[in-house]
Parts: sequence; C-alpha cells; structure tokens
Amino acid sequence: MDNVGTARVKEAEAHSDMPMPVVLLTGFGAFPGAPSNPSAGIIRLLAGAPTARLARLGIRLERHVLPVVFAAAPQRLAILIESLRPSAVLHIGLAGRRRSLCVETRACNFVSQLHPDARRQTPVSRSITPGGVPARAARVPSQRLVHALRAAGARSQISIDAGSYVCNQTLYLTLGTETALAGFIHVPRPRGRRPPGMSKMPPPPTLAGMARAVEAALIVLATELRRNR
Ligand code: PCA
Repeated sequence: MDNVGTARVKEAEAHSDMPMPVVLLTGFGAFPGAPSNPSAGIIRLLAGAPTARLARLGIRLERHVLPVVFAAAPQRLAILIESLRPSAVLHIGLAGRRRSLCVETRACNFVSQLHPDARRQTPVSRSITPGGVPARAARVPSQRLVHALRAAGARSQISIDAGSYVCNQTLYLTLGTETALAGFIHVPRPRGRRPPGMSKMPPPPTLAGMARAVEAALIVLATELRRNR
C-alpha cells in the first residue's frame, strides 16, 4: 500500500477498536500474447486516492500482481490469503477477446494443457484439484457488480466461463478457501490496444475508465462486508 492509503487506514483504525477488514485485489502479470497486462495497470492506478476512499468506507485494500504461472500463482495466492486473512478477494485478469468487463460467476476444476504460461510451462494435470468438485460458484453479488461497473461507465456483463487458463485456476482455488466474498472480473484490452480485426466493435473503456469501474466494484464489496458484520 502507498503512503496516502496507509495513512488513511491507520487513521481509520485508530478511531475504532477493530482492525479494518482486508479486501485483497489481485491483477496478473504478462503472459504469452499479452506482453503488458492491463489488470496490473489497474492495480497500479488504484493506489493513493482510491485506496484512501475505500479506507473511509472501512476496508483496507491490499493490491498485488500474481504471476501468470500455473505452478507459482497458487503458491503466491496461498501466502497472501494466509498472511492477510482477507474478508473479500477480488481477482482481475485480461480476457483479450472480450469487449466488456465480465463478472465471472463460477470456476471449473479444469485447465487446458494447450496454452503455456509465462514460464512456457503447461500444467501437469488437467484437473486443478484432482478429485475436487467440478465447479465452484463465485461468492459475490454478481448482478450488483455488473450494475456498479455499468454505472461507472464500463460495458459489463455476467459470464459463466472463466476460461481454462491461470485465471480460472486462481478463482477455483480462492473459492476453495473460507474467504467470505470471492470473485473475478475479466477485463478487455483497453482502448487503443485492440488486435487488428476487432476495429468494428464499439471501443472498450480506457485503462483509467476500467480502474474507476473496478473501484466501484470494490465499493459494492465494502458495502456487502459492512452489511454482513
Ligand atoms: N488472463 C489470463 C491469465 C492472466 C490474465 O490476465 C486468463 O484469462 O486466464
């Protein structure tokens, strides 16, 4: 967390006898086909004022970027969840061929062995957790998130397909923890970075626009946490 955010969290905690609930927000690094990942850019943009605004709503935002590596991402995730004990986890990742921000509603116990990760490795097994349940439902108010993303100016929709790559793996594993609220938003490539052939589609939001929308999603989660306290 940066200085402004840290100062605000300390100030808010000083006025209460309870530590503030932590919301863990993760993005992803580069991977084959995505030399720069907008989800990591969104994580950077949510430093400072947005973190301070969320602290005023009673949550401590922790922002981290996970590697797009089948073997390493679960380890990083486990360490973060173990050390931060977040009340809510929101992952964001790039879905380069989508046009809108997609609120994922489930993760499947499946990864494809066709697409190598950032270390050029593919998973050893097609099951994320051998013998695990076939699918897990996201634990976020999905429809309210879609409305909040739209109200913040970003096209958004529900998705039932988180893919079969590191994002789906990450969501599946997080949903296997006891974290009360856990979800995933896939973001499109920001305006100006679309691959050729997609130019007839309506323009996607800018990176800053997507960061504003993700902040709106975090406000929904903060409200939900407050309601459940
Ligand atoms: N998108 C990939 C992995 C990391 C990311 O940002 C996915 O959808 O699985």
